Amino acid sequence: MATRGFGGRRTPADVASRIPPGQALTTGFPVLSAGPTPRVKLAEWSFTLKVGPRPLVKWDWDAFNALPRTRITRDIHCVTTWSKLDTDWEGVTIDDLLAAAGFAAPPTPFVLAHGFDGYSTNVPSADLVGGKAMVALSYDGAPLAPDHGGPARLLVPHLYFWKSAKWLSGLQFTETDTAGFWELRGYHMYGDPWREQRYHDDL
Ligand SMILES: Nc1nc2c(c(=O)[nH]1)N[C@H]1C(S)=C(S)[C@@H](COP(=O)(O)O)O[C@H]1N2
Ligand SMILES: [Mo]
Repeated sequence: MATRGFGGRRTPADVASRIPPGQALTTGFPVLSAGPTPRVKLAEWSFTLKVGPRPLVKWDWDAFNALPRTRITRDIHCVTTWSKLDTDWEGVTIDDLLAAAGFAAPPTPFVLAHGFDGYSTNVPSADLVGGKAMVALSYDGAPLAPDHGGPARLLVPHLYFWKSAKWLSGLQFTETDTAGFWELRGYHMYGDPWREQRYHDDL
């Protein structure tokens, strides 16, 4: 008899029900980046919240680390067909970030997330609030590794993982849905793994 461990025992049926169509389970943690890993010194790190072109709030590393922290466990799904279950993250939820900036709700319907490497990706604001997304600062109880987006990355686990921008430099709230790096190169504007929204024309 198996004993129930941390998080409960995973039966084959439980695992299968958590793997979206066209995906396969991985136990590793592949690294996928469009270019080299940027090295951002914590003394030079900052996070900017913009509304349209206007920077509204800028946090340095210490100020950002003083924001409320939340720990979550989520499944993640990469468009290159791997899925990873029960990944463990800690960071600042977008709800807490907005509250710290003085917003009771997102100021516009869409967001463009920006990385220090010049990467960007678009997400509807509704997909970032209600505890669904965070700026992750640690993974598996340790500071986020540079290759996985450290010092800080966006985590939007219910969308394909390209939406989880690494080396996050800020969030820009936009009135219209504006294609980011991969969306300009043929990937889907929304990217729901359960509907297999991989490429631009997928419904
Ligand atoms: N800034 C930035 N974020 C990025 C990328 C990137 O190239 N630059 N790649 C994206 C893609 S395509 C994926 S699948 C995930 C991979 O994250 P991982 O390397 O931690 O697995 O990061 C996403 N975030
Ligand atoms: Mo990806």
